[in-house]
Amino acid sequence: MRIFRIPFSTNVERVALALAHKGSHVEWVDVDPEDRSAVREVSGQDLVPVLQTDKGEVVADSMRIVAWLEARRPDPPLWPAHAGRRAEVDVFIEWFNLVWKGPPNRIAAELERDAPDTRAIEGWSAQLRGWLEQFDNLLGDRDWLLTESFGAADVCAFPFLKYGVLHDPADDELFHRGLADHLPIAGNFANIEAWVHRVDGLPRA
Ligand SMILES: N[C@@H](CCC(=O)N[C@@H](CS)C(=O)NCC(=O)O)C(=O)O
Repeated sequence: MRIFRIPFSTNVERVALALAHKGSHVEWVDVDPEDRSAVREVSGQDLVPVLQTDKGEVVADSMRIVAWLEARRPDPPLWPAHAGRRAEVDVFIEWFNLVWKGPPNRIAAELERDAPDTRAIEGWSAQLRGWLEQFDNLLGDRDWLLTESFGAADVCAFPFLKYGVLHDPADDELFHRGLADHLPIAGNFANIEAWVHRVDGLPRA
C-alpha cells in the first residue's frame, strides 16, 4: 500500500499517527505541492492524503483512510468496541471536519486577500478560542479526547490543535501560521497543552 503526501500536511499526519498505532507499514509517495498530477491521476482530485493498494483500490480523505485501516486491522483499535461510543467518536469527527475546520480555513482565505477583513478574522478567532474551553474540559479527567486510550478523535484533532503549542519554524504555510496565531493554548489551557505533548510523543509511520 502507498500513500501520497506533501510536507507538513495536517491531514497526512492523521494517517501517519494511525498507521504507527497499528504497526502498519506504508510506502510514502512524496508529491510536489505545486504539481498534483500524480494525485489527480490516481484519485481524480488534488488533495492528499490518498491511499492506493497493490490491488488498485484508492481511498482519498484522511479520516476515511483511518477508518479503512481500522476495518482491515482492528487491533489495536482506534474506535471503541461499543456501538454507542463509536457513534460518539464519529459525530466528533464530523463536527471537527465540517464545523471546527471552518474558521481557520476562512481566516487563511481572508489573509490571502489584498485587504483582509480584520473584524471578520476576529470573529472566527473568537469562535476558535471558545471551543478551546470545551477541548480543555473534554481532557479534564482523562488523557485522550473521547476514549480511555489513544483513539480516532485524537488522530483527527491533534495535527490541527498542536499549532497552539508546537510550530516547526520550517513550516511557513499560511494556514498553519493562522492556527498558531489563533489557538492560544500554551500557558492558557493546561489540559490541552499536556495532551498535545502526550500525542506528540507517539510515533508516526
Ligand atoms: N478532507 C481531506 C482534506 C485534504 C486536504 O485538504 N489536504 C491538504 C493538505 S493537509 C491539501 O492537499 N491541500 C492542497 C491544496 O490546498 O492545494 C482530508 O481529510 O484528507
